[in-house]
Amino acid sequence: MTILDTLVQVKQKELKDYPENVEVVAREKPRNFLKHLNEAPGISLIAEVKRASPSKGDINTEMNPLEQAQKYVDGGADAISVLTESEYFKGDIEDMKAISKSFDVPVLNKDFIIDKRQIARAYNFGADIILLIVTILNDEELSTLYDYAKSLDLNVIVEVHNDKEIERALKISPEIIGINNRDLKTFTVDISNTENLIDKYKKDGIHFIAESGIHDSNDARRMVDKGASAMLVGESLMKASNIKEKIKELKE
Ligand code: IGP
Repeated sequence: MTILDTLVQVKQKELKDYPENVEVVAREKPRNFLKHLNEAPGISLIAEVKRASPSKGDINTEMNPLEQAQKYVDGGADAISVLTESEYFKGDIEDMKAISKSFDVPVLNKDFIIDKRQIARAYNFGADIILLIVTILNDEELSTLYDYAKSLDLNVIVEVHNDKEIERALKISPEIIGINNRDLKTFTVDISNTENLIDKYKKDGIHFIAESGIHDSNDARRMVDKGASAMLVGESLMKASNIKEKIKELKE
């Protein structure tokens, strides 16, 4: 069994405690990250709040999520991703709620979504963007969850890792595709994955986001050169001693 199977099981178990229906609450319209991607010059940065991960163990458990997010915003991050999975990533959806309330940038709820009710919950906690990981969903689930999120005006990052997944993703005509450089089944990280898949599948009307394993200006440059619209960076920002400098280095 891979870690991904385990994470899905954890979610299935959590979902047993959810009510049958999660009603959405009245809230402000989600901030539109897609619009930002369409309009912003240069590559955008999604900076991630990530305490720990199954592949790296503890990354930074000392920081205060709001202070961390403040540094991201001050440094010029275009969006903030908050890992909310609790068991392996030590995340907390309350962190996302607090961050969403405190800043103007779009907030991504990073979790393992397999059920509509998780999307309603993300919406209720102030998410503007959600992630759908293609490999843990079948075609029907992917399309139903995608449509539901869009009906709430959420932006959706459809995450893929290889040809097979991207071909499945393309069937729902997504506006934003996240290419994970980390294989969530083996934890192997290779940023040439983004380069190869963009080369092969680049087309007008789709924004590609390079995810994982981006550490320095050289990595970032490679993503820019291939035409990625944004990059999603966790670990190297969580570990940076000077976050402002790090963001500047990555966005230059
Ligand atoms: C960030 P990194 O290597 O910069 O810490 O990676 C982000 O891409 C990664 O956390 C991630 C992820 C995911 C985590 C991408 N897709 C899906 C959990 C689930």
